[in-house]
Amino acid sequence: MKACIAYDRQVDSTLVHSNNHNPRQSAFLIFVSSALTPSFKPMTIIPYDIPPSLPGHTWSPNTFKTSIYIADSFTIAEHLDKTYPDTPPIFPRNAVGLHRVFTQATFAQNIELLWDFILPPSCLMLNPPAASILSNSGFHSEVSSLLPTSCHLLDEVDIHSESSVETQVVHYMTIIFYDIPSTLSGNAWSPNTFKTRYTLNFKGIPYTTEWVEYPDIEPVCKKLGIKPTTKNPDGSDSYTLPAIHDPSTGVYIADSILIAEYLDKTYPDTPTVLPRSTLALHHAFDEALDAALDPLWEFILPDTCLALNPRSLEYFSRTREQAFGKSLEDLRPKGDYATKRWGELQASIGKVDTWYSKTDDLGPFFMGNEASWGDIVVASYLIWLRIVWGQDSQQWKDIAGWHVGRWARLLQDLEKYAIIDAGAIQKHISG
Ligand SMILES: N[C@@H](CCC(=O)N[C@@H](CS)C(=O)NCC(=O)O)C(=O)O
Repeated sequence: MKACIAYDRQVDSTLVHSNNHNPRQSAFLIFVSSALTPSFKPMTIIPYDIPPSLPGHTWSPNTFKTSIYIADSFTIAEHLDKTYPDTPPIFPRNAVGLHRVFTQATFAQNIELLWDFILPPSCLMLNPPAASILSNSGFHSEVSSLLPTSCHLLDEVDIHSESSVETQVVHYMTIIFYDIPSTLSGNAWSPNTFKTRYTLNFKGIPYTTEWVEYPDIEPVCKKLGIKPTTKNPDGSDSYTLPAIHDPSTGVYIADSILIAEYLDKTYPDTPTVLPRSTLALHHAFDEALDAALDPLWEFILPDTCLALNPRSLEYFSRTREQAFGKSLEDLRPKGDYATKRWGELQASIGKVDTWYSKTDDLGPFFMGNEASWGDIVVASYLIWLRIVWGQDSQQWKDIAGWHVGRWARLLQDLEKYAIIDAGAIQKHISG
């Protein structure tokens, strides 16, 4: 049986920073804990951790994931999966990209607040050299001063309330899909509502589109009993599209990912968009993608606004100007700044490209040969850009050429699911 040695990053820094290794300090660097040894891997693992002053107590979150002689807990887990294929996988192979997104982007961001609470007590548990390194680590100079006096860590958000509909076999009746129109050919443009259009088409569920101008979204939702999806900065309810009404079950529901969950549950014999085991990862993916697209908004929002019908145009420019603190025309990047920001956009879309490249060997989609929610979301943003800027625009040509043509290819692969419900194009409703 081989023995593998796991070095924790903090141990490295302790070794580097500690000039004076007395035997006690060296001994505590070799800290063996059976609790850390994943018993299902056929090896003895000796994790090196910074020993806490409390005997037998382990505190480092990264060490829990650490197994063997490669830096970076994620890479180590990938390595173990590859090297010991007969053991239970940490990453089911075609979800490795989603796990990367989850670990690097969403999870890290969402526990940001936690550091202020956990670092001070962690420091108190450590032996002096390690405590001083943690205390002086780059991101917090005075760890002990950070402990908040009151704890309001997490606001519980009940995002699943509408999706807790029991699985049942239902006969198809035409679903009503609420979308926002534009002056462009085909009407459809919105990235969020495209997520639902792709979902409905992918599942082959019959639907008809009803078009709602921006200022009518809230009154229409209230009238139909569709719940708000989020809060405005002033704390008031925010109503958004897409929404659907399913006459087969009587359900009215908004928010694209909750709609996809609902449709997967209610119509289990149609292709699955959100495989149950990837639900948490896909929710995380949505957030990570939004963050990755940050440089995009200032380029696309001014042009999107110009494509709206007059009432929506007025609403959109007013509300977005409030949100950004400047007019949409002032938001639009210009001159050297535009060139710099366009480069930044390419780099941040490049991050999404690296997520995809994790499973390129399995097929063109995040989960191999079958498209799923992650692909639908990425395609929905891409199609928005192609529609608003136009297939022949310089902007779209640039993007289509980035990352070895990945983005143009993805849209092409999903083109048959982007079809707009032609029968309903003229049907507009208002509050
Ligand atoms: N998380 C939501 C976001 C939906 C969303 O933001 N929709 C925009 C249109 S693209 C909207 O309806 N905004 C309403 C407003 O700005 O008042 C989803 O995925 O459905």
